[in-house]
Amino acid sequence: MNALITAADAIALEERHGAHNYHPLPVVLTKGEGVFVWDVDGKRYFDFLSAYSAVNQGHCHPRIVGALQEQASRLTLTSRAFHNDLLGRYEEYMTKLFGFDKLLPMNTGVEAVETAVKLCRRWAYEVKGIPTDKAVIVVCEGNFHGRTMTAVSASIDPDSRINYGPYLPGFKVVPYDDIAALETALADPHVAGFLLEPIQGEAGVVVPKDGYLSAAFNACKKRNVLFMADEIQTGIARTGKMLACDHEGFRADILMLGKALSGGVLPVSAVLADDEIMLCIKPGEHGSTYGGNPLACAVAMEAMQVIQDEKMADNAAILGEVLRNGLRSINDDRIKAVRGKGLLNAIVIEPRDGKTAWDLCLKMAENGLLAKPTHGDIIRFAPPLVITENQIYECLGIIAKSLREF
Ligand code: IF1
Repeated sequence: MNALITAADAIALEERHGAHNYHPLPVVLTKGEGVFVWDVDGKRYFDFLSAYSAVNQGHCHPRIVGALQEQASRLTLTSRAFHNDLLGRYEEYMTKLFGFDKLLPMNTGVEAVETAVKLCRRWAYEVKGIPTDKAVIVVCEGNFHGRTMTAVSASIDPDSRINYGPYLPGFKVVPYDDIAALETALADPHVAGFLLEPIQGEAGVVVPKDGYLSAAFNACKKRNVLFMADEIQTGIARTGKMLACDHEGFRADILMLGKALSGGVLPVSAVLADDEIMLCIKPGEHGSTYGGNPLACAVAMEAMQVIQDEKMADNAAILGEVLRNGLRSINDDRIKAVRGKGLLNAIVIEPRDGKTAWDLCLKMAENGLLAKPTHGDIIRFAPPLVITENQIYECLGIIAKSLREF
């Protein structure tokens, strides 16, 4: 591998010159292709994190990189001060694909969440008629919607929240996967929206009971409350359907997309809603320098087309079952739980003899598979959706071997 730097030097430079806002595994990557990544020493790994579901299409998908290269040599950014020849086509493509009137283009996932919160509040005052500054948005325990002040104001996770106050008011927290608690909260006439992840990713791939999502949606409809689906991690085929909400056959009022919307090539996010909601924001009342840039439009259209052409949702549904069945058949009593939907999965590893999920991740890295723990004892297994059945079996072998060895 003709890397330009040694692993030790790369890590030392980050330590010296970079903020210490992450604790990465001691792996320095230099190349990615499909389900594989390579480190600077030429070692190949299966990527079982997929950049937190941003590379569903696999690393450096040739069609997506091709779209990037072609557009990059043509026009990358106009700002929204002017029109460009791709934004309208992209908006038409996406609104037809997901069945909404309109799309508001942003960049990072959390900007889509911020936009959704602003849309919900505008709708609250200008359509539902909630008294100004009184709108409440219901959120769930264990939520993760990003790292901005709005997102952490909705969070109850100490690491995300402590010493970042004062917080944005107007959030009410309810237990996840609890319809009774939600219905109680929705009785408040000032509630304007219910913001949730259809499967809680950061909390450790928490899958709600079958029927929870549609029951929650119906509870919101009864109270004229907007159902706001954060599908930034669960969307775009990851859970075995184009959207996680598709498993229960309803369409959210506000849909947030990010991550794999661009196939991991550049930050692209989007909010989709119908006119009654979306037109509450008028010209000059919201935006972003890069929002809707032609490069993002070209990349996102190709990234979404690849998902459909290569039937990645079906592959995720089929191979997710293979992966979970294989994990459940590993005879190791330290595996306390196996859960997930499609290719968004996680195992819970009981610490023993001082060995934790982190140590297992180090051992799996040694054996050629990259994954990272969340909340100490949970390991997420989310490979790119282009993985094959044979590769799933090969990875199950690596996981079982690593469990034996760690
Ligand atoms: C990190 C977590 C995952 C998300 C959902 C919005 C966003 C995210 C459901 C914001 C982002 C990322 C953030 C990244 C690691 C990763 C993550 F562990 F942090 F929570 F996936 F679970 N909604 N999740 O999962 O999107 O602004 O980042 O584009 O901050 O370390 P973003």
